[in-house]
Amino acid sequence: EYNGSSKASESVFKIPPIKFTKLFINGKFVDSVSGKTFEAIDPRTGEAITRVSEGDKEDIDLAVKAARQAFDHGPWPRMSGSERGMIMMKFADLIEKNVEELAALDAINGGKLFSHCKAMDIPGAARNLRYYAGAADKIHGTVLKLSKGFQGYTLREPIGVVGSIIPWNFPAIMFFMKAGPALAAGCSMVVKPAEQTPLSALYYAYLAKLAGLPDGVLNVVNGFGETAGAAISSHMDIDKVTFTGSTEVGRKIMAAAAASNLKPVSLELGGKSPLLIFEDADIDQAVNIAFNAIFYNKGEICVASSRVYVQEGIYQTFVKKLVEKANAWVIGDPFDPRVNQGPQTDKKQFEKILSYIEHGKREGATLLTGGKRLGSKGFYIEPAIFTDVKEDMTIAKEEIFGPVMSLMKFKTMEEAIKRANNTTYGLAAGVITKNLNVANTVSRSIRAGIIWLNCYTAFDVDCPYGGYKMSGFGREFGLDALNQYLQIKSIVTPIHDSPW
Ligand code: TXE
Repeated sequence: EYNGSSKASESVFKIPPIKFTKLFINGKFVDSVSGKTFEAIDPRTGEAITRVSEGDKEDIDLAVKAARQAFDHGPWPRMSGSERGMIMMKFADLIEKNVEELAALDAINGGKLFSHCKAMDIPGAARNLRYYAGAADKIHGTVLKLSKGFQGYTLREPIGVVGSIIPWNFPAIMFFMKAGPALAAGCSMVVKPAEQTPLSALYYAYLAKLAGLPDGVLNVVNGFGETAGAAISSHMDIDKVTFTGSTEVGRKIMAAAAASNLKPVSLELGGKSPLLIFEDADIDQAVNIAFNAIFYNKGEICVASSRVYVQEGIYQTFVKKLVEKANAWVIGDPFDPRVNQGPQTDKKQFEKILSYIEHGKREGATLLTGGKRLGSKGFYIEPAIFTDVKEDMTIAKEEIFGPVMSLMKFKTMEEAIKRANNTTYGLAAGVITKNLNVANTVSRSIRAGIIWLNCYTAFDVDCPYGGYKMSGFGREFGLDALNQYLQIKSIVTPIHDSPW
């Protein structure tokens, strides 16, 4: 039985009025061609906050036209890297100046903790911009000596017009993990935010203009996946698509890119990340790490460690402490500073998670605690912990994307590695041990893009991140991410009378 805190009281935070609700194309806020709008929902209540313009194919066409013009003839890709960097730095400053309002938008629209958005997501977005701003004037090619009679060099050129299709779980980070490197490279962009969280991206577009970003470089078109999203992936005039979202939609985007102009894509997709806890671990530290690794951001995080493998010697103690922690976890209004977990982002996710929990019970796993809807309003779910989970159960195989942990027991390191790799995904993994040999062997044996040793979800803009297997391909963050937005051109010329 879950006996954690009931919902904390309603928030007293005064939510600022919503300023931007139209599409942002060619430096202006405009209505959609159809004039249609859709609701932005507050997941605390399920009610509408406001209506925003709904873009479709025609609006994407207009945005691509503006981005094309800005790339083919505008100043952005032609100015020096340091000039681009300066504008990006100003953009970052403006984001920090407006941190409260931006954090409030993601909290009210995405159910994310206001305090986290204010301390991490929004400052993280600014940091991301500054990191790539600093890289904008350090984009180098190489000198090629080549065989006798020829020499050459490589140039790294911006890839062109980038289509960016992003999800709703980290609206700020997702926007800038793509916009940071793309803008630094000199690209122009058409961004389609997720339909669940359309508000904050419009604010970024406005701040970008204030910072001096030329018109047409950054366009934001809200709308739905099958319409506005699909128009991006199949567009003949978009040079690259970057996507974060479900594996199912990732496949569609790749197919549409192949069927249209063969634009390159980078995909950051789902996960079913394992966390391996060995007997020599400090149990309290391990409980903390394991707990936050899945329940942070209400489990709506692609690297969530939804499979937790605990070595048998500490299993009983670990489970007891974990349940104690779950019972002290406070669920409620994301603006209340005492709250640890807000509502799931939307009704669809909320229902998906509850149905996985039912499925887990039916398949024979034991629901130790949580797993029920909390209250009768909004999309709140108690953190759920399952034991007696078998490798072939649905809850151990499929991405739930919610506050649901599956606990499993293991005996040996070899067994743990094998079971950790028994997944079609490969986004992240965690290892908790004091034994250096175990840490090294396990981290090199798991097929995933990032391995956290004695920590979890420790992200940094300087640390590349991306998937193995069906978690996608391409890397975000770090200088490696810049390459996703650059082309390499080789220039070769004869050289006469060389002594070598
Ligand atoms: O994802 P979608 P949804 C996973 C997670 C979640 C599930 C479904 O398991 O429960 O996906 O979430 C756009 N062409 N992740 O339905 O549909 C869509 O408008 C082009 C993991 O929200 O993949 C949105 O902007 N675009 C994940 C974006 O794709 C399309 C984060 C993501 O939505 C499209 C989110 C189409 N045909 C969900 N259909 C992560 N890796 O972090 C939809 N979109």
